Amino acid sequence: MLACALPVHADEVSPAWMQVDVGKQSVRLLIVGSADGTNGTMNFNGYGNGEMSVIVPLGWTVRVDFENKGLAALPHSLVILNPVTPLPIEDGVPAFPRALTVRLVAGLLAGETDSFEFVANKEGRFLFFCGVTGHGVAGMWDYLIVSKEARLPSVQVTGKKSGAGSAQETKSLFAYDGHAWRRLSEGEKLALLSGFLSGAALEQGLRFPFAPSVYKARLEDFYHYQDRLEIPLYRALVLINEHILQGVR
Ligand SMILES: [Cu+2]
Repeated sequence: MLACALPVHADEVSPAWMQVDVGKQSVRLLIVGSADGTNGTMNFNGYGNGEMSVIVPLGWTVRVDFENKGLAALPHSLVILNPVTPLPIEDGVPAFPRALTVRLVAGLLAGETDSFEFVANKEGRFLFFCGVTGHGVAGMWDYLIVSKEARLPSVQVTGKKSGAGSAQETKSLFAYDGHAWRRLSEGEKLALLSGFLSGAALEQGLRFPFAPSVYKARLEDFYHYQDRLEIPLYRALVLINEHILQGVR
């Protein structure tokens, strides 16, 4: 039976980045962090927010070769995670032993690679998840499905990619630090925060309950100090938010 309802891209049914060895019951996945500009470069092989599902038969060996292409000069990492709510802001406990790359929170820099291997010995839905602060909750995750029914590994993708034209760079909030923040106009700052806060609100469990203007005022205070300018904007927002929430309690 074919799942015709899903807009599966022909080039992803058996993609070049998946190598199957039926005899050894093993599959090798090349997973590239920030492969293109999708989701503000927060993607694996061009997919984020669960748009990609890699299906693997139960009991097969999965080897993952991870590479950070490093678009937008952001670090990235990869861990196979149990789908938890809320998603962790950073880090993450691997669902299978050693199913994670080195420097999970700090991330691998542009061009860096790391590999890991595990046996998919339990059924279920897991996540490919980036452990760098803020990336996973921003949508840098996809599905790994371990299935008793599957006879061969496969990939399903959803979403609305339009070929080569889809690789436009959306400069997300994650590309900013204090220096970049200070170069923005008042209007740009509010627009950036509004866009992020309305998106973050959609994420399960992520609580940024105040108005963009509140966060903007706090960020101005935060980045008033020279020694904080290197701190990424997302990190600053999380710290500020925790601070406000504690005050409210
Ligand atoms: Cu990342």
